[in-house]
Amino acid sequence: MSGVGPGERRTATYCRVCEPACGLVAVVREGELVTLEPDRDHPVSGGFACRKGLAGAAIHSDPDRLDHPLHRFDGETEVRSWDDAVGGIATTLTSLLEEYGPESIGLYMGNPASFNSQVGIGTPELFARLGVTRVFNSATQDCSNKFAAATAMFGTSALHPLPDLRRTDALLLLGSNWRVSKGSFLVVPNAYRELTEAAARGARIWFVNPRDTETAGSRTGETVPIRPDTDVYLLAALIHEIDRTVGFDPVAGEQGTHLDGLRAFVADFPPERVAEVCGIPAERIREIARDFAAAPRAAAHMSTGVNMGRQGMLAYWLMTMLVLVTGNLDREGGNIPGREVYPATLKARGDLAREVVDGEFGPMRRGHLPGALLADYVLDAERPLRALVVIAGNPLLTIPGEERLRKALEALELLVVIDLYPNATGEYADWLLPAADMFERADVNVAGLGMQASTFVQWTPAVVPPRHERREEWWILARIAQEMGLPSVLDAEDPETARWSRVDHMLAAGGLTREQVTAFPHGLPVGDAEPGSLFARHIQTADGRVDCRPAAFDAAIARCARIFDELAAEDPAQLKLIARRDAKAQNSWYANVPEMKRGDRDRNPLTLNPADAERLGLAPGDEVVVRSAWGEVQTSVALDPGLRPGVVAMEHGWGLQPGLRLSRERPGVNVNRLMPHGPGSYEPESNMARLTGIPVEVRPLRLPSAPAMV
Ligand SMILES: Nc1nc2c(c(=O)[nH]1)N[C@H]1C(S)=C(S)[C@@H](COP(=O)(O)OP(=O)(O)OC[C@H]3O[C@@H](n4cnc5c(=O)[nH]c(N)nc54)[C@H](O)[C@@H]3O)O[C@H]1N2
Ligand SMILES: Nc1nc2c(c(=O)[nH]1)N[C@H]1C(S)=C(S)[C@@H](COP(=O)(O)OP(=O)(O)OC[C@H]3O[C@@H](n4cnc5c(=O)[nH]c(N)nc54)[C@H](O)[C@@H]3O)O[C@H]1N2
Ligand code: SF4
Ligand SMILES: [Mo]
Repeated sequence: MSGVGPGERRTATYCRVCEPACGLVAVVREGELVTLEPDRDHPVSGGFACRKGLAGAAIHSDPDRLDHPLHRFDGETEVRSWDDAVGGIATTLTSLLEEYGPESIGLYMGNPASFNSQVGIGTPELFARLGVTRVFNSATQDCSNKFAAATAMFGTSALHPLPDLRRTDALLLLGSNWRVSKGSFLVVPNAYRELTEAAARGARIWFVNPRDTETAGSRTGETVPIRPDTDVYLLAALIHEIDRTVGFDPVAGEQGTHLDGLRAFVADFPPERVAEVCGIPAERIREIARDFAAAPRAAAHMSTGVNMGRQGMLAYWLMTMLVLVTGNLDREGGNIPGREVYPATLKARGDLAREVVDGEFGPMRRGHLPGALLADYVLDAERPLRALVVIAGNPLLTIPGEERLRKALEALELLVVIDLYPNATGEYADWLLPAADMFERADVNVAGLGMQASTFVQWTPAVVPPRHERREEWWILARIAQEMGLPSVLDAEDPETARWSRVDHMLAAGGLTREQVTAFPHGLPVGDAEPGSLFARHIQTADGRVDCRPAAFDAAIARCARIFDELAAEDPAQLKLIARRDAKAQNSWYANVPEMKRGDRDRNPLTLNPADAERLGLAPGDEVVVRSAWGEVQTSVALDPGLRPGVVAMEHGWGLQPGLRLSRERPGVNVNRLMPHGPGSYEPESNMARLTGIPVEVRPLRLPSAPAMV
């Protein structure tokens, strides 16, 4: 792009922090990235960017960033050369392989790796070649329930029909707070504005959420305050009520098979029966069912608040069924597939029934292992993990069970952490390797393909060269591969072409070349989500229809009945802890951004409804101990009248990261100390962790000198 002032240039790029991939303009002065602005010329985000994205410049120049490879041994930390680092890692991996085989080596890929098109080139080259199968990633703390459900219903893990926000008349949104998070599995920049526009057109919007969030309100729609971890029963009751009153839309019989199985399942959960467990009056459930079914066009979407419950897979199934039985699947204003560039739905074909296997720690889905078992694979496995490579992740803080994870990380013979920062996990690393950040690498936004409401492809150059000795992940992995004598992109005749081969292949599948994409520096618009394409192009079941009651769900359905009885028998006063995000954070990695840690963001308090606080004799600022069956944390109290009584909330991503100055000053506590982990703690068909709706006990902290509680 053109220069502006002397020594100044402006380069179009895009954000790689969360799913919308908003267009940014990087202002570079005297070769330094000085600031970021929203890109007004972007064909899709059109001048929208949030504070997290714009704070990227602060992350780029953060003095606490990792700038050189670090080696830790005997409690000492030393700066080493890249040759030493990759050589040392290769030597240890080789000897572990020889002595213990590939099962001794594991990989954890964190969330930011999904926004990096180049990670995918070095990773398979190294790990698949070594025969490494113990691969973990952040999806089992995020959304793996959706992959399992989609595989069972549609025969592919990559088909996730998007709510057609611009044309719908009714929208049921469960477990998502778009104004803060900007959404997931639905890629629209400024999703909140889309909601206000839909509401202004007259669309009815329900937010099913134990908390009255920033997204709900008079400009969008009403909150349906549900008890945590009970969405599956609400959805079953809605379908049952529709079946009983207006009946299923005739198109459902054409689109789906096994509708009788679906009917039989939901018949157990009429509104009257689920009302108490869900905490929603039966009359309200009937009303929502009636209005959803009567809307000319209706859509639904659910996100992490439901994914992180115990039954995210079944909930996603039933949400999809609600759309299908009302004739809204693949129809304008309903749920429709995003426009793909790469044929992801075809490539991600699968059969859930064959993918659930007996693992060493119980049933699980083949593929990415449950994060909730990471510590067990190190500490308890017959053939334990002895080395772990972590790329763009911070499992110590983001996976349930901090205490066990500390022991596990400690026990490893080799821990390699490739990151922007010396993060909390990196405290245990033998090798801590400095990664280039998103402004230091060329990239293509391959992550969102198929989940964007308006699909675009964007190529960005590296805005500035990597500072100091930061390197891109593909290069680091390719160097390790070289040192181990494995094939490596760096040995290709033309490494630059070779390292883009995967991206070029993906683009070619959509009839595009990188040159064509590069010609559109603000992004190349490809097209909008398309009604009519789901059955025509995307579904991958053998008969081309949706399986409305997959046999692979048998065990989950039996659990569903058991969990219902358990919830019905529970003390109604039992406090439940839910997940919560803040606009000034991004999981665990904005912990050192000054703008995000101002004012009251000195810790992550336990938020309570004022009535609960009063009942427990707690006032804002009081210190409390929060205890679950899995662990405890100490924090302070804050009030949130938006919380449903009986529900408490805490933000994740906090907890001491000793390498980060602001984290040392304002560490907060890791809520994952309270979360279930180990065998039996995750959804076995999807490997999804349980991170919301956790029964907790809250009591005031008594200092040792104070009289004991009676
Ligand atoms: N209790 C609870 N736990 C949760 C959640 C919750 O709601 N409640 N949310 C879950 C969710 S949705 C997710 S996605 C996971 C996330 O879990 P993780 O992916 O494990 O963690 P993040 O905090 O996203 O950390 C990412 C790390 O990547 C680094 N990083 C950023 N960009 C780059 C890059 O370009 N290259 C490299 N090499 N490193 C980079 C950051 O510095 C940071 O250390 O956490 C989950 N954990
Ligand atoms: N500012 C910010 N933005 C982010 C992130 C961040 O950490 N901070 N993380 C990014 C990542 S990795 C992801 S995956 C996305 C996630 O994006 P979303 O899935 O939209 O996540 P949240 O905004 O946390 O919304 C989850 C909602 O679920 C509600 N909830 C909790 N338990 C339950 C329940 O049992 N039932 C129902 N119905 N609701 C429940 C919570 O009150 C909360 O409002 O956000 C991304 N964007
Ligand atoms: S919404 Fe996400 S992608 Fe867009 S600017 Fe914010 S952090 Fe970046
Ligand atoms: Mo996530």
